[in-house]
Amino acid sequence: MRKGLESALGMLTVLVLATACASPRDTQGGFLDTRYTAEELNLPDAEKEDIVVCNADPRNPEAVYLVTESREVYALIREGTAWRYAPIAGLASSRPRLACGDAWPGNGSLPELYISDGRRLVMLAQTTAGWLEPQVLYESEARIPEKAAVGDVDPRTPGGEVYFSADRPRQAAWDDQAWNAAPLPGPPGYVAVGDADRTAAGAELYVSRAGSTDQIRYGDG
Ligand SMILES: [Ca+2]
Ligand SMILES: [Ca+2]
Ligand SMILES: [Ca+2]
Repeated sequence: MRKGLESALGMLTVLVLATACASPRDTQGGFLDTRYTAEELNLPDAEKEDIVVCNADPRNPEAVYLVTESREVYALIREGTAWRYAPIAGLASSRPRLACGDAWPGNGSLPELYISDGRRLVMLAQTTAGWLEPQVLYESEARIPEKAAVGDVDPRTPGGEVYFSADRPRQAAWDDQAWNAAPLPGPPGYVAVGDADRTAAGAELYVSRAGSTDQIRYGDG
């Protein structure tokens, strides 16, 4: 009975949204909101877990990448007046989080997607041959609960590294042959990388949790 009611309500919602057809819905302070339904994007209507805009695919620069509750990663690509979606990968674990940046020289300076996927840190990278199979950079005993951050905090490697929290903050760096996930000092938390402190050369890693925030940088500064 309840199922029938839900599907009837679902159909009604689809009809109402279809008539609205991705028209601008709202404005606020000069910003314009255009809302697209899953149907309009032709996207499976699974719950979305995370979203990032990334230049990971040279054929589709600055596409939107979504990961759903069913652990599928999609690229949303604007083509003319329409949106197209392309499935990129299926992942194994739950509560995935997406980050974007260039930490792997195997595809040159093109950025990659880095996904915190349960207890794994996974890279999705595009090469001239297309999307590689998901590469597991690190498998953890502890959960990797939040999204990774990419930036050049470590001057020992050319270009960026991937930072994430598991049992503790960790750095995943490509050493020309393999990924190394080295532990960093301090407790785990949300991570962000950037040059927020001009008194220290280059970018720093920030790790934040209830009660405190750590700044982590390479060397004694
Ligand atoms: Ca790269
Ligand atoms: Ca570096
Ligand atoms: Ca700095």
